[in-house]
Amino acid sequence: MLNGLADERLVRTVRRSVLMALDPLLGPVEYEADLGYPGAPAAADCEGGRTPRRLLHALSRFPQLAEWARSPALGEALKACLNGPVRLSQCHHNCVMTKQPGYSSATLWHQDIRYWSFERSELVSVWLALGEENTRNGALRIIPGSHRFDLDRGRFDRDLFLRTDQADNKALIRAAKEVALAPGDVLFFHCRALHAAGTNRSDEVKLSCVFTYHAADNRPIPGSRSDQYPGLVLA
Ligand SMILES: O=C(O)CCC(=O)C(=O)O
Repeated sequence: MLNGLADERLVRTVRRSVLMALDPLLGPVEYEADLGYPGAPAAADCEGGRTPRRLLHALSRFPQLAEWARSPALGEALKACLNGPVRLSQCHHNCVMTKQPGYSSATLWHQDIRYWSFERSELVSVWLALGEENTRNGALRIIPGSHRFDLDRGRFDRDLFLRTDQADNKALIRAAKEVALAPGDVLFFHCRALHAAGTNRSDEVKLSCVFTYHAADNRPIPGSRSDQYPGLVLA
């Protein structure tokens, strides 16, 4: 985790643009109801069914954020994690998470790599807090060292969430740590790291920007969703 990797001015500017994109709501958006996670409204026409969960294509719609996501400061940190030149994926995350009070859902234990297709399972997600993230508003929880675990398919459910009915998995979950963040803090995590998050029980929206990076020589599998748009070079 790097404290204050995004400065106050950037956080303020991006936060303002994001709030404007929420009211009136500007697409493209993923709704809580689309995901059907625990606590989400059952369908778009139910109460709260139009609650946005993510503002998609963040790189194309928030220019200051895109500049930060490709900045030399971030690039240097990522180069050290990925051992060489990196690319910013437009195909995964590339969003602002907008966890709303009232209708937000919980995210169960999972690895981000579950639906991604690259030559190697070596990608890093960068999570930038645009406000406080804590227990009350659904901060991330991570199982330390879990990116190195070799877990059988049977440990996961149909949708590739970690099964909570298994004693071995329960023991892993007991070791989880919450990641409390302040505005401008940035969390880097491996695409195999097991993580989860609760619902937002505060009375304010929680805003977090998330981007995914891979080494330049770790290419997406041709024709897969990971290959839909080219990876971007950093400044
Ligand atoms: O609910 C959250 O804030 C976590 C989201 C998450 O882990 C993901 O989209 O991969």
